[in-house]
Amino acid sequence: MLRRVLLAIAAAFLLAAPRAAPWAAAEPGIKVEDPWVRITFGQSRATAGYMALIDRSGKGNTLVGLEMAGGAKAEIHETVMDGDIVKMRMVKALTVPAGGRAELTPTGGHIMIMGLTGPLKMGETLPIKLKFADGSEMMAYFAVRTN
Ligand SMILES: [Cu+2]
Repeated sequence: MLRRVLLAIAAAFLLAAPRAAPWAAAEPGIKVEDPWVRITFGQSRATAGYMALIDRSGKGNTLVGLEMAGGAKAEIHETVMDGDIVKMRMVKALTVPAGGRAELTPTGGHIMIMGLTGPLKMGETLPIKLKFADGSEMMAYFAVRTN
């Protein structure tokens, strides 16, 4: 719904100023496949999100930032083995190779989501803005589910 309203506002702006929209970030040329986040449990206000990014521009791109509304925070994390212990650490960028894909899956990396203002329930949608190295941006809508 919000997306539709924003599109309507954007369309109104384009009609009013047909020449140029210098403030509008370029399209990243990336398709987001199956974005989802795990429901939160109990009082937890953190969870993990997953998705695949597919390059359709033929040039590739690099995800360098994640932005959420309401003061919540999202980071790209990878999981690494430290002896027998699984640890996670933040990574600054996720590269989508030209014509290829990059995946964040439950057995690999994830989007770490922290500081949620409330629980995430089954069937809800969590929007996260994806920011790329070339300055382009796009919204991804993460379905809230269990797995
Ligand atoms: Cu993490």
